[in-house]
Amino acid sequence: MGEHKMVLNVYVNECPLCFGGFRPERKRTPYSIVGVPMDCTASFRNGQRWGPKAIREASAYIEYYSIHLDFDATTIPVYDEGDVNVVYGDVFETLTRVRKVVEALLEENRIPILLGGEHTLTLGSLLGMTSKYKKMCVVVFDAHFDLRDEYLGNRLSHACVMKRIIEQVKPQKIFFIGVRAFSSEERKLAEDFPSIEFETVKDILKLGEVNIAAKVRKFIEDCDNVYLSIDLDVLDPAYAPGVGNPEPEGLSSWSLFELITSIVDERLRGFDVVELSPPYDISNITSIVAAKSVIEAIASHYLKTFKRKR
Ligand SMILES: [Mn+2]
Repeated sequence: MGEHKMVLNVYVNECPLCFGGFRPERKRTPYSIVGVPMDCTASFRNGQRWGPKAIREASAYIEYYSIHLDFDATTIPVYDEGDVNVVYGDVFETLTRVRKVVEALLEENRIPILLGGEHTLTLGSLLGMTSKYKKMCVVVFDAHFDLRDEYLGNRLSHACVMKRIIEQVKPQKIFFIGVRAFSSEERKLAEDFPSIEFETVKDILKLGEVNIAAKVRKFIEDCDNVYLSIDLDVLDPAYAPGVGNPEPEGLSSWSLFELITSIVDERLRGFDVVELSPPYDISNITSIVAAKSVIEAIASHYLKTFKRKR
């Protein structure tokens, strides 16, 4: 390599705002990061449109070692595709674009990783996933069920996203982890629906992460395809202050990562990390935990797919 070329290679970062701080060769990795900077239906605190950028920024400055997996994820290349062009006044059109982008990535056998953005984007993502995977099991980390039929007159609100997913995507199974803030109607719907299971924060604290993870693994035992949706408000506001709808009594970062790394395996077809609102974040606490969630999920998939360890 000529000296000038080497200088440009070593001293110039060609993509400072790519996930991880640089852009590897696309064909070297199946992992495709896509930002979805939407906050069209935010009901309390907005700013989720700045989420993808903040996760990317944090991802460039943290270590990639997973203590849960005893594995250094620095070696896993992750390709950043960029952001979906969101139409802020049009939730339906935005979700259509998310769906088409996910479909296009699956066409290339890639694993879409969506950075939110409000939780509503999961509907677009899962509609895209079913273009390739007819049967999909969904594991959701969330303080909320998001099972309302409508919220403030809007059926495409973040508070209704899982209800729309049940109706339109018809997942094989759904497991909610860490729920604690819901209406009695939502809880009843979750209890009555045979393909839905959930564990509240209370259960997790009483039974421990190991037992809960075992329960989730058992529930999705017969699933060929798994999608993971991580709403950062599953965490306690002490660990994730910068979210749209914070709720007390949440999980710790350690619990979340322990559960992610115990549950995610080679059947993971895609995932999202949603609801980060940087304007309400303090000292980058939430964007750092969001970036690390992405890394833990990728590391767990990579290890169990390509290394067959653990
Ligand atoms: Mn939520």
